[in-house]
Amino acid sequence: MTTEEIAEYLDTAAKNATAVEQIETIQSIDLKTAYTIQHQSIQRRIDRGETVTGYKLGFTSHAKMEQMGVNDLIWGILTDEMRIQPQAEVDLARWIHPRAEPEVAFRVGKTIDGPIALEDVSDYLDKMAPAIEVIDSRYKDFKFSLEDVVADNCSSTGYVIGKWHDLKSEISHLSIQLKINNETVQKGKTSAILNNPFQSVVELSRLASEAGLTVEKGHVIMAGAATAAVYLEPHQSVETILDDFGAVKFSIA
Ligand code: OOG
Ligand code: MG
Repeated sequence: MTTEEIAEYLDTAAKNATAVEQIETIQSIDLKTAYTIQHQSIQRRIDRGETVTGYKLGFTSHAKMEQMGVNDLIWGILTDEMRIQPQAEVDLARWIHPRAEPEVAFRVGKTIDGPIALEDVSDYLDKMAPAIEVIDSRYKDFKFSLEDVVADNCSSTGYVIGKWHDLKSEISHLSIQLKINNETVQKGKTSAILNNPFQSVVELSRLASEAGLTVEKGHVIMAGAATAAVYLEPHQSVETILDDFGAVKFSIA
C-alpha cells in the first residue's frame, strides 16, 4: 500500500470504530514513513473540516512504555473533533476499545516555531490544567509496534481538559491520579513524565520543528500519561485529580 492508502485505512478504521490488522503484518514501514502516514491521516481530517487544536506526547513515562511494550517517545496531533467537554456523557460506541489515562495539559501562550530549552518553556505557556486522555488504538487487541502506533496518530481519539490554572515554576512533584467511579485506579507523580512535564514541551518543540510544524498560540499540549491507561466500560465516571490543581471529569453512558 502507498502511504496515502495506509492513511485512509487507519482513518476509516477510526471513523467506523472497527479494529484492523497492524501495518507491520502487511508491510514494513520505517519511523519516518510512519509520521508521513500520521500527517496524511490528519490531512484527511482537515479536509473534512476538522481543525488542529494541539499536540500530544506519548510514552514519556516508564509506566506507559512498560504497559505497551514500546520504548521511545512519540508525538501525535489533536483536532477539535477529539475534544470532549468536562462533565459530558459519551457513548462507548464511538470507539473500539478505549482506555483513559490521567494527564497534564498546557496551553500555549506564545507560538513555538523552533526548538526551545527547558528554562524557556514557561515563556511559551500561559496555563496548565488537569486532563484526561482517551486513547483507542485502531489495531486489533490494542497491539502495535512503534511504527504502527505512530502511523495511527499515537492512538489519539479524545481529550478532556479541566479548569486552566496559572503555571507554577516547579511542577515535577505533583501527585496525579485516575479515578473510576470515585475509586483510585492509577496513582503517580508528575516526575514520572520525563522527570518534569515541561520537558515534554521541549521535546515537542524539537520534533514539531523537525517536521516543519508550528505549535501555535492557543494550542493544547498533552504532556503524556504518568501512569498506565485503564480500559473504559459503560456507566463509569472517569476523573483525573492533579494535586491542588483540582479535578476534571466525564462519564460513559
Ligand atoms: C499510545 C499513546 C501513548 C501516552 O500518554 O503515553 C500516550 C498508546 O498507548 O496507545 O498517549
Ligand atoms: Mg496520553
